[in-house]
Amino acid sequence: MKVIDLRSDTVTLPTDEMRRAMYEADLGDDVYGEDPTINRLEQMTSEMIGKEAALFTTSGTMGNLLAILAQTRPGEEVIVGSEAHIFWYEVGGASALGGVMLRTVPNDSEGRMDLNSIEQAIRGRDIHFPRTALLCLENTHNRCGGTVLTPDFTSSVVSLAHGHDIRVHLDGARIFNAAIALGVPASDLARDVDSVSFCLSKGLSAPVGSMLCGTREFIESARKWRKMVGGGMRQAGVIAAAGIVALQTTVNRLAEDHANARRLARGLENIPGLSVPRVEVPSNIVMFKSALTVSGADFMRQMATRGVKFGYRGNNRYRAVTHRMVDSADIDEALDRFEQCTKKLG
Ligand code: TLP
Repeated sequence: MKVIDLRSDTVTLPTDEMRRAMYEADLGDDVYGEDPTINRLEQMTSEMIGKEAALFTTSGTMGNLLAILAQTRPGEEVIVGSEAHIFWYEVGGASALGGVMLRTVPNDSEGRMDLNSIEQAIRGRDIHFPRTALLCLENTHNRCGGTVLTPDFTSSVVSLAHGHDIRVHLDGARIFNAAIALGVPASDLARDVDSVSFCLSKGLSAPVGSMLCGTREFIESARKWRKMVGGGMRQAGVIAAAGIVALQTTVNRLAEDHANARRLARGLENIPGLSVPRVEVPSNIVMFKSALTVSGADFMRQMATRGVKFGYRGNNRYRAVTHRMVDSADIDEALDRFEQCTKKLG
């Protein structure tokens, strides 16, 4: 029985072409700036994203952390969406290592924040207040179900923030999913922000790594912070080689993942006991609910024994993510297994 793993697009394994490129990569010591493969990936990334410079990081979590460390000082405040990955899933690193406070503004169902609410959250010049130094957006938005922020929305948030001398970081872990969903280049989505991070190891299928982009000065500072948190890697070109292949070969195919996500959503919606709040899935993340008599944990266990894995969000809500290792036949097979299971559980 094939296990259909929909827990995350992070489970994708490198392609054969990536493994070959890793084997053949030209290497050097990246802490000395001498790894040609890393240098090539950073150069290629800055061109694709439309920023002066880029930095390879171990993970999306590290990319976001460095963006905060390089653009704030301890005691300052960072505005994030109430559903932001930085707020929920990054172990409080911004506070623990950066000494900043995270101030949340509600995310709407599209992953946006209301401009008036942002304005109200920005600190004034009162002696008692911390300074608001940074605002973070997320595109696509993970907890909001892979929703996509348009360049116009991003632009309006950035002009508001810049008007108050606040920088803007974009957690673009899945920025290429957003670009494919909107049919625009990723550089359009990053145009106005000061810094942007994205992951090579999600839908793009590289085994390890994320990129952080911005001005040369910002990247120089982030590079120093990366060294401090232990992210100065040596012959890192061995993994960057896979990242280069990822950017060259896997971006356009994300459209398939989006089509499969919609196929999954439509199928789940038709299964008694399950429901999908947003059947028109914007990218590759499907949120669904169950009204079964069993607990969420039991439902997941039953499905795991049938070889279908997905994530639990509490309160009978679940997340399934499509990716390169799951094709449309696998989606149909997963739907069959869901149907058999829900029939049995009632
Ligand atoms: N997200 C993971 C888990 O939520 C941990 C996933 O499976 O979706 N920003 C966003 C929007 C993300 O979704 C993630 C990973 C990250 C940052 C962090 O990336 P990594 O896992 O490379 O540290």
